[in-house]
Amino acid sequence: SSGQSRGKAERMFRLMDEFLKNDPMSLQKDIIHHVEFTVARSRFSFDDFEAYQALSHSVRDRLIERWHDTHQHFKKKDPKRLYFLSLEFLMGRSLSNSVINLGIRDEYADALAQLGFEFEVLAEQEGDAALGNGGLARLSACQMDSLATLDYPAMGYGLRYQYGLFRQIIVDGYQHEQPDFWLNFGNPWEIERVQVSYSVKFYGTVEEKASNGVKYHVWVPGETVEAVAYDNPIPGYGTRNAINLRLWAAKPSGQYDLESYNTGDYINAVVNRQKAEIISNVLYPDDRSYQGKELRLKQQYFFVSASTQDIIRRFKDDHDNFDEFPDKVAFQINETQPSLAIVEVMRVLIDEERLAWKRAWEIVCKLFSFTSHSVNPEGLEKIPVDLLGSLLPRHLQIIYDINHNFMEELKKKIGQDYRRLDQMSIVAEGTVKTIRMANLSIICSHTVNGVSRLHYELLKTRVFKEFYDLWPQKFQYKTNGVTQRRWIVVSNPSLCSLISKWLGTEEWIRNVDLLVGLREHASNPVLQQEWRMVKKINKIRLAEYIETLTGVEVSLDAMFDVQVKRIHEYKRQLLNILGIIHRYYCIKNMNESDRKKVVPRVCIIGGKAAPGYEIAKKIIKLCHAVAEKVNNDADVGDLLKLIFIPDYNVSVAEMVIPGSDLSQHISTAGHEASGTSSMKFLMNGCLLLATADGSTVEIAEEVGSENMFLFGAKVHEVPQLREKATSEVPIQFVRVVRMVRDGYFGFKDYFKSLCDTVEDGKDFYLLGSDFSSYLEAQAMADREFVNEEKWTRMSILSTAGSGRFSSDRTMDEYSKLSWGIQPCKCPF
Ligand code: NBY
Repeated sequence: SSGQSRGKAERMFRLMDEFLKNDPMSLQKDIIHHVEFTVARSRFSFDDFEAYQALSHSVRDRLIERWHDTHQHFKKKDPKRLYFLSLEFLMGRSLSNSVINLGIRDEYADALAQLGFEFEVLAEQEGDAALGNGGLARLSACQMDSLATLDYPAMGYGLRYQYGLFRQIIVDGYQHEQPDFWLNFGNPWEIERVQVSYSVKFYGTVEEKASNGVKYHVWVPGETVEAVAYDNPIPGYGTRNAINLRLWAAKPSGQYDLESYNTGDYINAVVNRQKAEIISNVLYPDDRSYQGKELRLKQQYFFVSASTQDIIRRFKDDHDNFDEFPDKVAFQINETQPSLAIVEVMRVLIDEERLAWKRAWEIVCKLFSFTSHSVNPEGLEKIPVDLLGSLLPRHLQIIYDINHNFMEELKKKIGQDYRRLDQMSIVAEGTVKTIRMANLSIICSHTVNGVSRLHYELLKTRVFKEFYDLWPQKFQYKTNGVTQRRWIVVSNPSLCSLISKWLGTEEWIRNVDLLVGLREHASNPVLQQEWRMVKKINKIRLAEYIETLTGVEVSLDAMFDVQVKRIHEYKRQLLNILGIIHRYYCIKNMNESDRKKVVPRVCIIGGKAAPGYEIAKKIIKLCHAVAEKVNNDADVGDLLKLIFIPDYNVSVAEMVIPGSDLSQHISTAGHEASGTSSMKFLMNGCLLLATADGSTVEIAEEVGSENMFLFGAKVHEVPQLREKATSEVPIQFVRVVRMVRDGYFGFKDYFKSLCDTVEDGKDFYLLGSDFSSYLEAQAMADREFVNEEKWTRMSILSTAGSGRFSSDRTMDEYSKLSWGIQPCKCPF
């Protein structure tokens, strides 16, 4: 009979397929239907935003159809599944990406044209889903796209923040933060699943019980909050598969506790319960520093507990014991924030499923793969024991037990080496006793991944050296990648068509290695001409954006030189600005005939500073102060412009990256674990001006260092350079810092502490010692830029060499080497 009902279900699916037709006529009817019945506007009068809403709902229907089929297919095949846990996902907009991946973009564009709308205009109506900070969060989004496209049976889990990353506004050159009301106008890309919800417990006490002489623990919580699922379908490209990103929102628990209501204060009881929602209210805007905040820990456990319950429930639907659990389930821990999942699985297995500790531990050790994105040991997450013990009393006990067992085992191996034992312990003694989440993650995972080869070397030799010496086999790296679907097909349609034309196929959209085929045409004048045309189109789009935003008119003949990323001292936006001041100084001190030889530049900087990061905020202000002076100097004119692009986010990146000629990735060597924007610029044929750090080392191997502008100290030179009491700082550097110090750009007092960070002897990020080679690399870029033929060739070779940096390759490597999962393709 189950066969019968399956047959019936399949017939239903086919009917559904016939229902959702994709020819322009049917799409038109469908959009109008949604205008009338979903958006509830008159079909004779609706504006662009309402049209966007109707259009999105029409697309959503098609997504849901595939998403259901994929779900059914996975259920039927029961493959090993990957669960990707991340506290942050930077998805950006969904509309264009969805219709492209569904393969019906042109049909929709036609349908809309007949209704008098333009697809691009409606796509611009959508706000960004910015549920993350920076690189780590956007990486998760790219990886979801690849997992879906490659048909992997995967699912993402995260938090549905009511407010995503703050909006940056600039007032008088200073950054101000505004809340991101991204859900205020509805979100057609999610499906609320009120029936999928779990209780998550906090606080309380642990009681020891025994049954038949076997002891066990019962956690009596002090607070219970409900987690409700919101599902976000992620469509693959060129496949029917659409996977699920499940985000949890906090709601007051349905279980009412009599006591608070019996006191008679009904109103207060209701109001108090509503406070549960604050758990998923807002994303923490600090990327890379952890400050033992209770709400942050609550967020972590909330999402981990709901996800774990969901995963175990799904497994138990089809299995009656846990023997097969590691053969059916792989967990990926994105940085340490989801690492409580390890302890939670352990807790469920021993306390709720009542497995023996030893058996539970065996299982847990086979489940988890951990990826580190950090290079700075100081930045590693440490949770105060008091905080953890009060919020999650049972978890603290389990962590202590895991640590005890580990320490005993370690002593057997290394003896009484207390320094080493101390470094490797999960529990760190000190004035504030803390739990080291990275140690917990390494000890309990079968694989520890770096995000670039250089990062892996640093993990082995510095960050996690002791663990590498103990378990070398656990350590691997999977060089990061980005999805060419979003970063070429969606964001640079002209380049996309051009590539397909010259390769004679669109297959590179699924198999990006084919881009090497462009190499043989790199010097072809016809391709070169068309290539420059595409760049021009994208520069026009960017120039228009800059003008509407800042009122500054920029010359299309200038080199567009871009640095966009979170503002951090180690990323050295300050080096960039000081270089611009140097350029300005040189232009000012030139005679007329020399000025004619200057290669015009438009320098573009964008990025957000963490709200509490004072120095980063001063860098933003300095950028504006310098821009004010330079952009209004008649001596300079079009030779130099400095633009700060406010509120940098995914959709801004989609416009800025295709329109750049040169991009900067100039972190002090050894500080950027990978860096992924470099890969997006590379795909779009922008040349890289970069230090040998993170991903750029591997990029140079692929495109050839002669096609990049590399400069600066190498990783192994950095320690010596820092130790030198005084370094050989060039006069040009002293001069530009002095200009800022002396108030040449105003705000003398305000910039003092910023200048102090690069004073000789205190210049931790080595701006001074890298300055000469930075200027040389910049001068080299100027020389190459005027040679149009050569520059275009380098640009084509950049795109041609970008294949290795697709997240498709990264996801294949993870699947084979860490997760042990295989594709599971849903039939069309
Ligand atoms: O991850 C970034 C790296 O800086 C970048 O080099 C890399 O390309 C990217 C993807 O692998 N890291 C990042 O965005 N965030 C963190 O590393 C991080 C670390 C710790 C915490 C938060 C964010 N924390 O709360 O403890």
